[in-house]
Amino acid sequence: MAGDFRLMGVVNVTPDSFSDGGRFLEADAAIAHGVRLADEGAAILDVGGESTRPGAEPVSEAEELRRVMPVLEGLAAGPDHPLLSIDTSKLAVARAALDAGAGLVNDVTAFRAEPGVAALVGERGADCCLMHMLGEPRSMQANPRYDDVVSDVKAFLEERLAFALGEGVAEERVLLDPGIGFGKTLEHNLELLRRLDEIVAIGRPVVVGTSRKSFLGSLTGRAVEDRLAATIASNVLAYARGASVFRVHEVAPVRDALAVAAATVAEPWTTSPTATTRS
Ligand code: HH2
Repeated sequence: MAGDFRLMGVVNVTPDSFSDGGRFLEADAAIAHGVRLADEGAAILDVGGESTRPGAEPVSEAEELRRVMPVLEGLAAGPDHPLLSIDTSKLAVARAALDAGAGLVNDVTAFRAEPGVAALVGERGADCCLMHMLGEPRSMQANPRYDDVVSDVKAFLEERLAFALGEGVAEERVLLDPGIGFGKTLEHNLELLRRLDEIVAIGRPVVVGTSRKSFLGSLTGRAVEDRLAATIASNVLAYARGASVFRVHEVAPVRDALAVAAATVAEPWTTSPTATTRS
């Protein structure tokens, strides 16, 4: 059932991210951007130093640290800063980020790239986001195939959740993400959004990242900078199907849209079989 929601604002410290590459490469610009997103209502700021767009080249550990650390330190120094998330798959980057005040590790490989990240998250009592991706960014959009995309993604997330718990991560610390656009065709993305309730049924909060992604461009014919309306529509629909964390580049407009969606659909409806009418 739809309920509370949190906005995760994207702070990309990269030269090559698909929608904002190069805009926040300087630490000061990235910090200012994060502060603005927090002011607009982001409960989480997701700081990333490596693009995962289709075809992206990997970044070295040293370079990733150089990009993200001053930004995390700057954001952590602010009063009442939101939960800081590090978007990384590297153990050394995750450790340094947690040391600097991050409280969430957003790993698009769900602890497959460096499995030691799981034990680190467990030891530190941090939150984590485990995302589904088929293949790796360099090649993931080359003819992705599934038996049934929703069942396959669900089985993957259940397996990665079990792995994380086995490494000492507390269940209440885990968020799950179907990985919109990561090794998926337009139809795969739509099917995942349509049947998102099946992923929600795993029982952990579900994160969705549709913001400005290319499937929205395919549907609307819009360039990457003109996909806000499409982003809002996809987030509202994901909310209605039970997603609770929304990873977006533009926080304020999505927050407004979700506030209206929440007021309209969330309460007092319930999916409980014993209370199917309005109270
Ligand atoms: N999408 C991107 C990056 N990280 N993390 C999660 N959990 N879910 C997502 O959907 C997700 C993610 C891609 O978006 P962006 O960061 O804007 O682009 P790039 O990877 O090119 O930096």
